[in-house]
Amino acid sequence: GRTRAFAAVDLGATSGRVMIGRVGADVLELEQVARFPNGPVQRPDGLHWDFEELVEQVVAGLAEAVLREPSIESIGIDTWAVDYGLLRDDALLAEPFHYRDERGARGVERVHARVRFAELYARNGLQFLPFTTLYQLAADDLAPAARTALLMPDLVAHRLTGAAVAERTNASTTGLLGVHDREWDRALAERIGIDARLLPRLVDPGEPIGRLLPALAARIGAELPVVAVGSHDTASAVVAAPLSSPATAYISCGTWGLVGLELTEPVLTDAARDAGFTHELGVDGRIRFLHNVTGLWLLNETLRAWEGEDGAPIDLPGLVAQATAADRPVPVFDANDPSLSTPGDMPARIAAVVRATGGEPAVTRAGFVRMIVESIAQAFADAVATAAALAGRTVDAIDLIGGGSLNRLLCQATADRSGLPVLAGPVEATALGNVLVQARAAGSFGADASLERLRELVLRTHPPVRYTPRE
Ligand code: LRH
Repeated sequence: GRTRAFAAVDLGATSGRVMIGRVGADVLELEQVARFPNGPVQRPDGLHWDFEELVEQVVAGLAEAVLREPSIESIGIDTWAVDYGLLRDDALLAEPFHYRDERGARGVERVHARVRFAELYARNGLQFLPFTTLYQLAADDLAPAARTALLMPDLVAHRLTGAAVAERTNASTTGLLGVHDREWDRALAERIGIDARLLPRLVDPGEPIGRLLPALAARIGAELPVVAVGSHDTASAVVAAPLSSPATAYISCGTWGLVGLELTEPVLTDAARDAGFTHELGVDGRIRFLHNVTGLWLLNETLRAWEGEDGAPIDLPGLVAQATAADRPVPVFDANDPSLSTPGDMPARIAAVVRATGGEPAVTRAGFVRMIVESIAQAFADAVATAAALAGRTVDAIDLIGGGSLNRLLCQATADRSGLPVLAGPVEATALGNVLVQARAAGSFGADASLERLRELVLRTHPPVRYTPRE
């Protein structure tokens, strides 16, 4: 069929982008129109997202996209999971909090005092993360004053269209969606003191959300519809993971490394619960059976600290090249150590974690980078092995997608430490998955094309780079 164009808004925890995606019989291309930094901002009451700035960047990016490609047919929006804004009379009550704010920890105590974690897991299938939406909402002083709670991508869609919905893949990260029936667990919400009326109507990827509000259509230059995609960025990324066989695991590596398997049935065992394996919903009702590993956050925060010391940007490719050449063994630390989850002072905190387990932190910056990358790779390898064991699957390859796929040291270390070939790329898997779901909804593939059909196009147009494990 002819090549058609869509706009993807993809907001990550470290950067956001607006892309034009073009899809045809043998075509799957992205053109980056805007890219802007994102990150936690410290306010007097804690860590937030600068939501107004993000919206401004999104609208400007969409206007530029329409200018460059007037045939764009729709807009899809994905962001990181779990965070939300509270609305009353269609307006935000406060700037959304960042999931790394410490407020979640208060919510954990409140929630677990009412519902034990084992029961939560049986109901929502989620690994324990202190920032899961239900803990944040339980600690949110403004919740009683709100009418509606919208997750970040839905909040952006609401700004653009006025429609208030909850896209289901991301709703599955709130802890308030039933793992079996995939509907809001209103009884659970009420038991932990969350007003279930805050939870909006659920929509699935591919469904229309609404049309641009007139003032925005005028600014953007087209009256476009916003279509639901896998609005959880990881759900969109997994759509564009080639997964050429059921024996392929994936690692979606950006700020986080999401490591696991795509399943059709949940694995709600005690072992899966104790190993921290989650059941997030994918597009087409697939299950993302995965574990959160701290990803490039450790590296990005370390670089940010060094840039602060030097007052100058760090040459990361240069450092990685030196780190690759260094053959001195480095200690491996637990990348998921909870002391590394908040911003600031990362090199010192990593050094403390290394020392606490009897290691000697690397002294050079190249050595330090090597230590971080090897530690992330070890956590990746461990999580792949655990996923396979828990799901009773043989795994013979790993698709490593997202920004981390450009880090050759990380890809090779993951291959070496897992003993499995790593197939790296696409780097922009999330935006590709976003565009593919819009294209399918528009009829580019035939309305009932399976994910395998979409992935086959990804594999043909974005052949991965292969890293073979070394002894
Ligand atoms: C990755 C991600 C991940 C969540 C985290 C909050 O961007 O969406 O899947 O666990 O952010």
